[in-house]
Formats: sequence, C-alpha cells, structure tokens
Amino acid sequence: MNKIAIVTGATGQDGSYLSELLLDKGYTVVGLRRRSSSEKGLERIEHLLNNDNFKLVEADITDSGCVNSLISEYMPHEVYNLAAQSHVGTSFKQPSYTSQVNLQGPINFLEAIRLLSPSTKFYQASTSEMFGKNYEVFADTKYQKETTPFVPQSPYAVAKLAAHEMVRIYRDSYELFACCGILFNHESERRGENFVTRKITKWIGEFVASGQDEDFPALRLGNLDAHRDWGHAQDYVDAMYLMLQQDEPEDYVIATSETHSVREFLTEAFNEIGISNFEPHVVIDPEFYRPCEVDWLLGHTGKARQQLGWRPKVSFPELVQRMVRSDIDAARKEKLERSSLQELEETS
Ligand code: NAP
Ligand code: G4F
Repeated sequence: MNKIAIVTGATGQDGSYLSELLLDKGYTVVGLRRRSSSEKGLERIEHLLNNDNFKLVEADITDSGCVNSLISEYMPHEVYNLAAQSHVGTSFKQPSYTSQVNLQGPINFLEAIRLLSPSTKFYQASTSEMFGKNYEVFADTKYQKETTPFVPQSPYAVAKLAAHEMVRIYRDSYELFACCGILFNHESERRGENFVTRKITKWIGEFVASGQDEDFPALRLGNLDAHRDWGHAQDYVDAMYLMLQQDEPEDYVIATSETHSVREFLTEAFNEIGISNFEPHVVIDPEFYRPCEVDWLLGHTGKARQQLGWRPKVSFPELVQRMVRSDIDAARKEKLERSSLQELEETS
C-alpha cells in the first residue's frame, strides 16, 4: 500500500512542487485547498488533478474540527504543513489573521496528531524571517544557523516563531516525530506575484511583450538594499522530504549560503533582456517599505549538508534566468491570445 502524505498549502508554490515529488516517490498525496468562491487558484496543480494518487480536499487549517477529521480519516504517515499567510508585508496589515493561520494552524495539527495518530510524522514550514535582525559573524561573514538566537521583526515572523517553538514542545513532551525546516527565501517560476523576485520578473515579461514600449508604466518597488539568500523552491522541497526520512526529528537550516541584494536581483534580471541599467525603469515607492525590515539573510547549511546530504542545485543566475524566461514566455502567450480574440471579435 502507498504511504499517505497530507500536504497543506498544496495550491501554493512549495505545496505544488512537494506534491509532485511525493507522487514521484509513490505516495498517495492528500492536497489541501481552502474554500474559494471560484475555481481559480488551481493553476500550479492543474497537471496533478487527473493523477489517481492525488486527492484534492477542501479544508481550512484554522478549523480544529476539520483538521481532526482529516487526521482520523487518513491516518497519514506524514503531514507537511506548508499552508500560511506567507507575505511578510501583509502580516503588518493583518496581524491577527496571520497569527490565526500561521500559529493556530500548526497547533491544530500537533494536537490532532498527538490525540489521534501519534506515529504520524510532522513537518512545519519555519522560516529565516525568525532570525530577523540577528546574525553571527565568522571571518567577516554575517550568517545565521540553527543555533542563532531568533529576533523576529514582523507579525509573520512572530507567529512562525511561536509555531516553531510549539513543534519543539510537542516533540519533547510527547515524543512526536515533529520537525521544522528553517528555510531561507526560495523562488521559482511558480512564485506568488507579490513577492519581490516574481514582481520584478513578471514586470520584465510584460515589458518585453509590449515591445519595450517607452510609455510602459515603471516598476514600483520598496527597499532595494535588503539582502536575501535566494534558492529555487524545487531544491528546497527535497530537503523537506529528507527531514522526515531521518531516524530522529531535528530542525535544519536550508539555504544556498549566498546572499544578494534586491538591487543585485534587479541587475541580473534586467541583464537577461540586455539592459545594463535598470534605474530608468524603477520608481521607489514608500508604499512597499516595511515598518520593520530584515536587512541581511545568509544561511549556514553545514548541518543539512552533513546529516541530510542535501545541496542546492540551482544557482542564483540560473534562478533569475529561469524566472525571467518563464515570465517572458507567459506574457507573449497572453498577448497573442488577446490579439487572436480581438481579431475574432472584429471579424465575426
Ligand atoms: P504560498 O505560495 O503563499 O502558499 C501558501 C499556501 O497556503 C497556499 O496554498 C494557500 O492557499 C494556503 N493557505 C493559506 N491560508 C490557508 C488556510 N487558512 N487554510 C488552508 N490553506 C491556506 O507560500 P510558499 O512560498 O509555497 O511557502 C510555503 C510555506 O513555507 C509557507 O508556510 C511559508 O510561510 C513558508 N516559507 C516560505 C519561504 C519562501 O521563501 N517561499 C521561506 C520560508 C518559509 P491559496 O492558494 O488559496 O492562497
Ligand atoms: O519577496 P519578499 O516579500 O520576501 P520576504 O519578506 O523576504 O519573505 C519571504 O521569505 C521568507 C523567508 O525569509 C518567507 F518566510 C516568507 O514567507 C516569504 O516567502 O521581500 C524580500 C525583500 C524585503 O526586504 C522587501 O522589503 O524585498 C524587499 N522589497 C522591496 N520592494 C519588496 C518590494 N518586497 C515586496 N514583496 N514587494 C516590493 O515591491
């Protein structure tokens, strides 16, 4: 019989890649999606919907009764809790909602597993945002690792840190196999459009499709000096899976160990379309500044490399190139579809 995994946030970036990975490994995947008034929102997993081993189930992780029912119905071997209000900027405007999803959600799973299925292994999506302003220094390099103290800087990070500590408490108190991946930023062609990398590459795609129109509206961004350790999401879901295959449940930092500023991402992305100076195309807009910023993230991945044998495969230039090319292709396709429709309307 196939192993069963529940993946929360299956419609999101990581959930879609992880579902693919688990299906490839022979799992039956129960992917959760929250209720929506439309059928939109399934774009990342459309290709999985006809797979007999993929079951899409409507569920909201903030509802404890719903989570209990899921655990008792499926008695899964593994649960990967990826669902979240995942936007840091939004968390300043919706702190209570963010806490409800990002903290109460994981508590609901930990309780359900403790009471109904204690042999279920649990993965929690923790984040480098928990380090906030803190870092360690070695040979002039500022970095974060598993033991670096957390100093969160946003409602998002506070909720994620509380969930992270809750996982530790359940692991220590009830001997659950529960662990957290402290993942640094990871992006992809499937990244949400309001995260800075995708916002940039989507703008570039539309700009190219416009024929690099002089009147094309500028790209409006906030702080360009923040540094992030950016990897590709497909590499990172491998690490999630590996964590649940270990003998002991432990937390791991997952990152590329290379950091770049938003400005460097912009330079690399504009270089892809032959523009060496992005500045004439970018307007700095205070709307996109955070009340509190995380300036520097650079992950030290010694533990994951040694214990999990994990390494990132996609480099920073390849990540940027893949995202830019994908968004150019998508924008050109959309433009073509729009003009064919217009032609049809004019001729009929
Ligand atoms: P994402 O694309 O924003 O996906 C989030 C998922 O959560 C979506 O499927 C969303 O559903 C779902 N969701 C939100 N609220 C829900 C609720 N109340 N009940 C059920 N589902 C709900 O995020 P991601 O980039 O894949 O990240 C996955 C996880 O890793 C998140 O927990 C995030 O905080 C964490 N993380 C991400 C990164 C990163 O750089 N990507 C780094 C560290 C940690 P809809 O599709 O309906 O919106
Ligand atoms: O792309 P971002 O919104 O990602 P952020 O805040 O680092 O959070 C992401 O990574 C975390 C892991 O460290 C995850 F836990 C979290 O779920 C999410 O996936 O912003 C990156 C940087 C920030 O410093 C932000 O201030 O880009 C800066 N930025 C500048 N202009 C902008 C913009 N960010 C966004 N979203 N939009 C802008 O216009």
